[in-house]
Amino acid sequence: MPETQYIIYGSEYSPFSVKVRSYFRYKKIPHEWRPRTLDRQAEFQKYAKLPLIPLVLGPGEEVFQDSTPIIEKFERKFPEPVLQPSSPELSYLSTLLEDYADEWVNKPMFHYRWWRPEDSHAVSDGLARALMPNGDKASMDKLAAQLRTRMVPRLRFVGSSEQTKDIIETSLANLLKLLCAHLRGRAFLFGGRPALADFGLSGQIYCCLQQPTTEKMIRGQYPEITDWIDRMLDPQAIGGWEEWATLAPTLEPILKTEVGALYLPWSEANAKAVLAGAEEFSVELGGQPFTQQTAKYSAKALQTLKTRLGRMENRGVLEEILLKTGCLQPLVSQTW
Ligand SMILES: N[C@@H](CCC(=O)N[C@@H](CS)C(=O)NCC(=O)O)C(=O)O
Repeated sequence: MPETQYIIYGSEYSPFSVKVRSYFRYKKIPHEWRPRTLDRQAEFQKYAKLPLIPLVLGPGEEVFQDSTPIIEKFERKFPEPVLQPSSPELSYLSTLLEDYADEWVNKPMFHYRWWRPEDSHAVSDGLARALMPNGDKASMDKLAAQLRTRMVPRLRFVGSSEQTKDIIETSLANLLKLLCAHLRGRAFLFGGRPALADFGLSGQIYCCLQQPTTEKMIRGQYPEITDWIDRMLDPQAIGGWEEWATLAPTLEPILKTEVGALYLPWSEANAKAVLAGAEEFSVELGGQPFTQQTAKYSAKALQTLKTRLGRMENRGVLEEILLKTGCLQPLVSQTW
């Protein structure tokens, strides 16, 4: 193993792990992808500060966890090829879309994974095989059943319930339709090279391809999306960044329908509830109630977006885009 090699403990079934792996591949950071299997559990636990993947282990046994901070840290050491559009406005939108992917698109990904028996069986079988690559059928079936018993009740952690099911499913359907239109004739979200947003969003949608219901939706209707997912598995820059003027016709609808109408109002209500010390919160999204337990991590993500916007000089053009897409208010709100 080269001296400077990193190890990524991850899983094909972890959208955040797939995101970090694509990033390492794009940056040509020497690494080994090490699937977290059951027989490596002790090895993983020795390093894990959080019981979460991805975990990146450095050559000197430094441990990195949490996909967004991992990418931020590695950006300092591996600045090329650049990860964000040169325009400050587009760079901000890319970060906003990455947060939307991590904090919101993860909901439909997770919801479709465990909601319907057809999906939960397919995913738990695949997960069991990934965890026990040499296991016999009986052991794998037993593990798959245990995974379903453990994961189905966790749907409520991401807010998936009878009450919210329609909002979550409609959101993914809208995203796929709009994303497909945006990717028609375009290699990546911001032009001819991948940006941070591509890594976040493609990780979540890659995992949607493992679930029969969402796989059918994507493969049946949106070849542009599967082509993009294929590109994102080992991304290569093939051109430059586009300008807002050419991106706007198809990127604006994603920002408006998804980020401005769902993700940010949800995130703002969550952040208020976290601040108030509440365990649960409810918010109206598109006229329908959405109730879930508070998520501290998402509140932190929103605060980071707000701070970054507040510190930006000459943010007039960005504010106009955010205003037009219904994203501005939660990002400048001072009321909590
Ligand atoms: N915010 C974290 C989230 C990581 C995360 O949620 N990882 C999931 C898999 S995608 C996990 O490890 N769940 C517990 C498990 O698989 O045991 C990140 O961006 O890395």
